[in-house]
Amino acid sequence: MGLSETSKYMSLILRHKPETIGISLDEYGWARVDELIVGVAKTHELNMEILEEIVRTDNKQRYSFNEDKTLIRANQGHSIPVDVELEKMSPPKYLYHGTGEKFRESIDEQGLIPKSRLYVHLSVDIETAVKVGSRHGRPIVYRVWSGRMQKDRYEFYKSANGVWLTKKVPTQYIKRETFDAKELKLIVNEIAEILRKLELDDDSMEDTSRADVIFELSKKYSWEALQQGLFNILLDDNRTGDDYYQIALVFWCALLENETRKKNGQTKLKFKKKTIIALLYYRLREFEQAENLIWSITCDLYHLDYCNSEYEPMKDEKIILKLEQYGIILK
Ligand code: HQG
Repeated sequence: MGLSETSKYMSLILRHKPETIGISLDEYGWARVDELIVGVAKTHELNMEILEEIVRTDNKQRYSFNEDKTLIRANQGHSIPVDVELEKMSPPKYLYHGTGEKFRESIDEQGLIPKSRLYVHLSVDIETAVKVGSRHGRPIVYRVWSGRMQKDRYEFYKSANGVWLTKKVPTQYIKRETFDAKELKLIVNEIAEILRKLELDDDSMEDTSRADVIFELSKKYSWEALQQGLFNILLDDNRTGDDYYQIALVFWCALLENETRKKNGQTKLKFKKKTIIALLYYRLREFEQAENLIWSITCDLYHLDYCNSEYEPMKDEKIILKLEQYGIILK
């Protein structure tokens, strides 16, 4: 039996079920080292030397000794209510939470809750979150607006092994994040599906509702993921003209709404102007009726006068370069 297996067994004892080997933890989560060794050694090879090695080499630094090594405890991850004297700390602006796809609906509805543990576990990078999420099937990753949460008086703790902990994360602070091509594809399809439900020529539809679609989606997905999703639809040759046109419309409406929000001091989205124009131009250049639309969007993006400026977007070298970055060479 390897060390990691013994370590896993120890995590069961020190976080969840000390009674399995007939020991108990004090209010700070400490167990007596001599008791732990005797109890664990009944089923796993363990002595002081091995225990020290486990504490030193555990891949997630799960355990700590007290100073004279007579006591040991898990740094975090408990389901039994102990006070491991976590350090309250200011979190970075964003943290990440990895979970399984199967929990998505429930999380989108309720936010992140600790379930059987005392805290929701968060990591500083996407890679770790993907790993944690993979323990629950197909992983998905949420970005957590920890900086904003802290401003709103939520408390954060950092455990001795670098995991960030907080009691719960309500939905307004989480957004789906992309982390690989497969995940992006799923997001692209979800976005395309939502856009397809909008009527293209519905005159009764207010422009603000089209903008709302974008602002609503931006609550669910990180803005980078959403923008990338929309770009991917434009880059996909197999979508319909209506799909491309719809994106042009939603971008335009969202852009205008964004200007209004900026003036009102509300949260605004950060558009990649040149990429949007370049991709829309590329996609819609064969649709005559789209010419005015693209020009309107260009004018609004760059604060140009619609009537008195010249329609020459392709003379903009930067736009050509943008397309080249996506592997598109205009003939
Ligand atoms: C999910 C490992 C439905 C949550 C890792 C998670 C970590 C919801 C699962 C540490 C939900 C609980 C913790 C909601 C949250 N509806 N599901 N509203 N809110 N969930 O194992 O974060 O190897 O208790 O997303 O590295 O996966 O043990 O938590 O998927 O740091 O040291 O409910 O465990 O470290 O699962 O993992 P867990 P976790 P160790």
